[in-house]
Amino acid sequence: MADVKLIGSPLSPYVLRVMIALSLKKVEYEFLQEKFGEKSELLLKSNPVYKKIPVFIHHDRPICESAVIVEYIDEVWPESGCGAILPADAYHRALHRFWTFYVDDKLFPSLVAIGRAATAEGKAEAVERVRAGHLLLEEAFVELSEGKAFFGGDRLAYLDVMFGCFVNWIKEVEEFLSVELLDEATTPALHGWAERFREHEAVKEVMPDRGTVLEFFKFLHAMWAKEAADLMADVKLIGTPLCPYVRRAIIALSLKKVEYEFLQEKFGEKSELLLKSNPIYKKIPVLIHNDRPICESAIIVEYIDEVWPESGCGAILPADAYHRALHRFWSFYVDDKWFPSLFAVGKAETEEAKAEAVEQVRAGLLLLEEAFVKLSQGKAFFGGDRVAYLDIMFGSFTNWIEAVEELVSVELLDEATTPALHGWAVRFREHEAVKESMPDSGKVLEFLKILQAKWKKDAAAARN
Ligand SMILES: N[C@@H](CCC(=O)N[C@@H](CS)C(=O)NCC(=O)O)C(=O)O
Repeated sequence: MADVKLIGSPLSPYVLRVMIALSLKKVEYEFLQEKFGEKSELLLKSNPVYKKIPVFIHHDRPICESAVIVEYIDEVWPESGCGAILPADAYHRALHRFWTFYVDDKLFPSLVAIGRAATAEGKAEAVERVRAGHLLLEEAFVELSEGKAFFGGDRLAYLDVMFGCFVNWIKEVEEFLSVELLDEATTPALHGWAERFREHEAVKEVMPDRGTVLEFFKFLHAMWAKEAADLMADVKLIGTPLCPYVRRAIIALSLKKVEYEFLQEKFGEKSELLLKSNPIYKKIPVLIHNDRPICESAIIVEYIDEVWPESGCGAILPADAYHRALHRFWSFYVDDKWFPSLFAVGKAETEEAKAEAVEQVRAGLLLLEEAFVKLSQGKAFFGGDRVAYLDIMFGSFTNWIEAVEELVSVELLDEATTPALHGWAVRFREHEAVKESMPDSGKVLEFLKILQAKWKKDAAAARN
């Protein structure tokens, strides 16, 4: 049996799947232990694509990915030990594979997210996701087990192995982080199954004891906490509070509850740090994360969303790709067409030029009213129930709209013509991530008056 080797560590739930499958089949093998945080030559050579354990080596040929390996073992040793791991019925096989995919794709990442959560809110959200997943699996268990002990009925089958490898992890997360995930009251069938699974002789033989898993989990938890602290450690934002582009970064950081240092630029001056950090445009905002500058507000907001995906209120970009495209499209429109026309209202030197710019702003608001109705689907924000990308990108101008309205005594965002957008603007400014720091329109108006005086002076100088 020297020709059967398994590269891994027994603490990895994915490796455990293979160990349980081999134990069920009573196949002997050589265990090639990987050290945590290191990758052996053999591993890198055997799994050059993912460089991950487990790798199963049979007659010198490597097989990667735990789901693929378990199916391989079942096919190569169909009659050995306890017999087939995959159910005999094709529909049941499909269900076992589907729920395995769900466990890997959704459930386990949520379990890890509990351990990684930097805030109590993030943790509570991840706990809810795991509990919801367990409810789905409870239903799947009732359907598949048909009143018997396991997902496979009387015997351990594919989904038992693929989900069961996590039961010790679930227990450790529950105890170590004081949360209830798989409780008897809510998920009685699954709770009973987990106990029976752990007691099954093929499992007991290979499953690391809970103390070892707990030690490892504590170690991982400390490592995640350090990673989270490193991520938070060094965040700086160069800007001024009145700049609407800077406002976008402020709102995104506030939504994600990321702490940062605000490096205030003086109006009309550019600091050394700004010139060094944004040598191309020399504009604010610049976000500096671990000494690396990120420029352009749209790019900064996406960066924040990607680096802190689970923090605070969760995702800023919508989950749906088409909605993401629409949010990005309308943000581009706001920057490219709409805001320049709002500025043109303040800059206009003649009544005619002012009327023309006002018309452009209103036409743009009508388009954005339509976009709002389509994207919000009757809810409060462009992002539906929550503030999302376009809310931030367009919302950062809401106090500017009001200030320009006052500056030139026109109505731009009025309730009669654009009722949905008017309501949204009020709600947006009342949102807790926005309200606490958004300057009121009075401050923007004062600033606009200074700008207007400067524009007049520049225009007069240009005429002479
Ligand atoms: N497209 C840029 C626009 C940034 C921008 O225009 N910032 C203004 C302040 S509100 C600025 O830095 N102006 C100084 C300058 O133009 O030199 C972004 O979205 O970040």
